[in-house]
This record gives sequence, C-alpha cells and structure tokens, in this order.
Amino acid sequence: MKDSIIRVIKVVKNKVPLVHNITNQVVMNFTANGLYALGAAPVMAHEPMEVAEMSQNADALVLNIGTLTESLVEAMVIAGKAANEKGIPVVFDPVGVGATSYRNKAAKRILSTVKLSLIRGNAGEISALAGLKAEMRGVDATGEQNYEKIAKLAVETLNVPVLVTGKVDIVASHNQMIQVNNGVELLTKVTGTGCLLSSVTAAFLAVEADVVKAAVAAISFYTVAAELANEKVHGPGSFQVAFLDALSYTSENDVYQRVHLINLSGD
Ligand code: ATP
Ligand code: TZP
Ligand code: MG
Ligand code: MG
Repeated sequence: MKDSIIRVIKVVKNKVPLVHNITNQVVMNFTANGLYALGAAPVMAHEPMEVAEMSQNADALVLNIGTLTESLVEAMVIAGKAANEKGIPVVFDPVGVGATSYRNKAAKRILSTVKLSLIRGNAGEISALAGLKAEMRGVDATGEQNYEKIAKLAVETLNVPVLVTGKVDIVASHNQMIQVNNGVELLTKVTGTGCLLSSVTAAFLAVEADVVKAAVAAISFYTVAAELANEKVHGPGSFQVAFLDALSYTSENDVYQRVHLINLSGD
C-alpha cells in the first residue's frame, strides 16, 4: 500500500485534476486554496441551471451539505446524476448529518439518487448515516468512538466505501479496511479541514480508480502535511497558513517516511 501511495501522489501532481465542489459557505475559500496548494484545481458552481455542465467538465465532484438550502440539494442531485452519466467520481461529505431532521432527509435523497464513489465524514456523521446513535454537536463529532465498528457498519448499510475521520482515520470498503494513524490535534481547531480533506480525496479519486488506494493516499498525504505544518506554528491561525504551505511542499518521500498504516482487513 505504501508504494501505491507514492504513485498516486505523483499522478495527482502530474495531472492537476479539476474538482467541482458544491460545498458550504464556511469553507469555500479554504477549499479552493487547499486544492491549488497540493497541485489540483478547484471550481465552485452551485446554480442548478449550470451544475450538470460544470461537473461533466470536471475530473471529480464533491457534494458537501454544510450550509444546505433546497436549491443546493437540487443542484447536488442534478450534478451527481450528470457526473454518474460520465463516470466522474463523486465524493459525499454529509456535514452535520444527524444534527437536524432536514439534513437527514437531504442526505437520504442524495444517497438514493446519486451513485457515490466514497463518503467522507467524521465518526458522528458516518454513524448517523449508518443508523447508529450519533453524537453530534452542530457539525462536530463528540464522545468516544469505535471507528472500526462505525466504518464496517456504514459500508454494509450504505454499500459505498467510506473514509471515517477523527483521532484515527479509517478507509473501508466491502473487502478492505486500512487505518491511518497520522495527523495533529490542531486540525480540529481550524474550520474546514474535514471539508478540504473531502475535496482532496476527490482529487485523488480523479486519478486512481481503486477507491481504497486513492483514499488511503489522500488521507496519508493530508495528515503527514499537517504534521509537517505543526512543527512551525504557534496556534490555529498560523497553522491554517502553514498547512496550506505544507500541502504544497510535502513530498512523496515525506509521506513514505512518516505514514503509519494498519491493515485491519484480516488478510
Ligand atoms: P469535525 O467537524 O468533527 O471536526 P470534520 O469534518 O472536520 O469533523 P475530522 O474528523 O475533524 O472531520 O477530520 C479532519 C481532519 O482532522 C482529518 O485529517 C483527521 O485525521 C484530523 N483529526 C480529527 N480529529 C483529530 C484528532 N483528535 N487528532 C488528530 N487529528 C484529528
Ligand atoms: N458550519 C456549517 S458548515 C461548517 C460549519 C462550522 C464547516 C465545517 O467544516 P469541517 O471541515 O467539517 O470542520
Ligand atoms: Mg474537524
Ligand atoms: Mg466536516
């Protein structure tokens, strides 16, 4: 798996994939800058009348329900179906699902109308989607979590690979489960680090058809970049800036040296 991480990072930087993000108002700018920093390209387009065309001209699509409106849900369904028609990967970030019944309804509609390549969410969000009791405080997960159990149940219930994040990160599909033990606590003190991760993962899926390999490469690269940034900062403000810098200079070799993978697949 370590060798495929290196290969996928190289291909992302080479191909500069364009990621169409239908995302929330809080993280739009940070997401665009983060994608540029690592060597991908962003576009944000939300109007239902144009999203089909935009997503079909992109290399990946992200559906993020952080600041939902009816028009946005409509746009996500249209863009998702258009991406599906052309075989463009679709990542779903179910921000805050479990916190309100409106979000739950919107997430269900997306799940039932769009074929998703991967769902990326915190442990509370993925629990809620899987029908487990979710511990959410607004858009943040709270409480102790059994990440392995949540990931397994989510894949079985939703029939979609997942990337569950938190203290540890787990990528799971029907036959594979990999835990990645990197990252720093400051990632939890800057808004949008989860949302940017979903968009970064979409950029990796754009160049690698094996969803587990793409997602493991994305989370490994992202959390190692966070560790390098963490060495230079004094708090959340400087971390936000240093993290964007680190996304641009973190090398395949840095990731190879630092990544800590655990294979939970049982093979
Ligand atoms: P939340 O709103 O609960 O913060 P999120 O959508 O921001 O959720 P996170 O689970 O916070 O998503 O994941 C975003 C990034 O932060 C991931 O790279 C993850 O590894 C990292 N992360 C989250 N919690 C921790 C932690 N306690 N220690 C280290 N890294 C963490
Ligand atoms: N409120 C609605 S969307 C949003 C907030 C604070 C951003 C969430 O970003 P992340 O990446 O899930 O922390
Ligand atoms: Mg977070
Ligand atoms: Mg989030």
